[in-house]
Amino acid sequence: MTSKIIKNGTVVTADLTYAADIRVEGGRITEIGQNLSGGEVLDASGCYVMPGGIDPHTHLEMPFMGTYSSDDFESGTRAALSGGTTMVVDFCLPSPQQSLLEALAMWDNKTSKASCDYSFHMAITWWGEQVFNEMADVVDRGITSFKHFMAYKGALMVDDDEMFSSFQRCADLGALPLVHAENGDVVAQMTAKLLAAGNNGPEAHAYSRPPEVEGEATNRAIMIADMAGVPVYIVHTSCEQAHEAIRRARQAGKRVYGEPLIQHLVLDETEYFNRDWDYAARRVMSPPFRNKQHQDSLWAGLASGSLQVVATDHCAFTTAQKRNGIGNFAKIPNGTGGLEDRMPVLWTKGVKTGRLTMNEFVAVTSTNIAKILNMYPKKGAILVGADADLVVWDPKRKKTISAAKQQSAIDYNVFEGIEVEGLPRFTLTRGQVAVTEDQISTEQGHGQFVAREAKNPVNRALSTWKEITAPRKVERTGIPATGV
Ligand code: DUC
Ligand code: ZN
Ligand code: ZN
Ligand code: ZN
Repeated sequence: MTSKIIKNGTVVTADLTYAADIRVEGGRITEIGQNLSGGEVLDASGCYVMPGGIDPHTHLEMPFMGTYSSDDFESGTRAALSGGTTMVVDFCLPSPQQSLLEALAMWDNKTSKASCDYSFHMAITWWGEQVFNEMADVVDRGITSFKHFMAYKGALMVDDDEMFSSFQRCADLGALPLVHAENGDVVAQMTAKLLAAGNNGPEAHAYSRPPEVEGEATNRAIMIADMAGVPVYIVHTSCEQAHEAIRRARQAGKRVYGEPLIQHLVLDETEYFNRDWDYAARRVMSPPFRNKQHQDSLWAGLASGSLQVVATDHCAFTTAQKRNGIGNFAKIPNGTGGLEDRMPVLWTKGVKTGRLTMNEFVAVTSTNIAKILNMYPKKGAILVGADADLVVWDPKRKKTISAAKQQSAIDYNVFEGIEVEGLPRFTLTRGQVAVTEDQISTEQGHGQFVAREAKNPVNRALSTWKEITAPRKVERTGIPATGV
């Protein structure tokens, strides 16, 4: 078996920073030590060797709002590797009334082009006995997280009744519910009012879903999860109201997780104002970009640990696709890209500014989500036996982000013009070098599905409360006769 040695680098994990060489063999880390020799050498001098990034929130080639997102598992995973991300977790999205297993077969078909490892979350877009039953089959397939949309009324949205049923099922199965937390009823009504008043431009998308809409839904999801006795993971946490709800829940001992996106950390609501239509429409996503106070809240959450993960919600649409919403912002496909840029932008805006330590960077881009989704230490770790999903990070390499040079298939980049300092020298996916600086050598089909366990002890944490709240039937005598 050919072995590689990553030499002369500084290993950075979520816990430790130390000088060591790493031997990689058969796709795994087989040795960590000093002065290793033998095999192909990858020179990591001047670099940090970190667990490859894990992006737990992507929508590749997804049917959505009358079209398909434009990055598929080929361009999407190539973009990921190019930016130091070695695994994606994509959303399998059954249409309402569709069998979960049938949808899963469709998603399986898309992944033959993946050049890095991947897993899925399953979306619960409707409810019934079939969904209840199939959730167990999905868990048996190693998909142990279920996403719920509290928004997209009339399409993907589930109501509280359905969400509570699904959360209880997650509790039984030891699975983790995920929530897109926006109050879909309020959004629908505000959207109709804005359009009726002639407010139909992309900026009105932001007016239709203010932070209160997200704060309310986040609180509601957390309380419903509490009653179901299950932890909950809030995707794309974008504002202080949502963060505050998560903070409060965690302080009360609940396993509640929050996931800011790199877009919300770096781009603000001014992106929608005083800009031409295309510029603003390309930045339409849900939740929308917020103001500086909300951004500060998210950064503080990452530093203090009340928010755990930085993702992208990568759901890329071309300018031509966005133009479907000319005259009606509600028809602009929601979504932005970020797979290639998440790590360099977070490093530049987070580590280089002193907002995050290098170890915190590793935690929020890789290790925390590997633990939350029960795939640690196979992923997210630098340990003997772990998959050799690694990034050799050169803190001196610079570039100016530009759509002209990106891997993504779309024709613009929301981070256009941002100068980043800190980029991969090498990215390795299970030991295979997929990126050497600007040179991409990804292999379509190399990516493998990562099955995850449903670990009851982790996901049943809230059940300790059940002893207090379980209904206690009182045996009474002397009940007055009725009608007397
Ligand atoms: N938000 C987006 O912007 N795009 C995809 C789905 C979502 O919730
Ligand atoms: Zn969402
Ligand atoms: Zn999403
Ligand atoms: Zn391969």
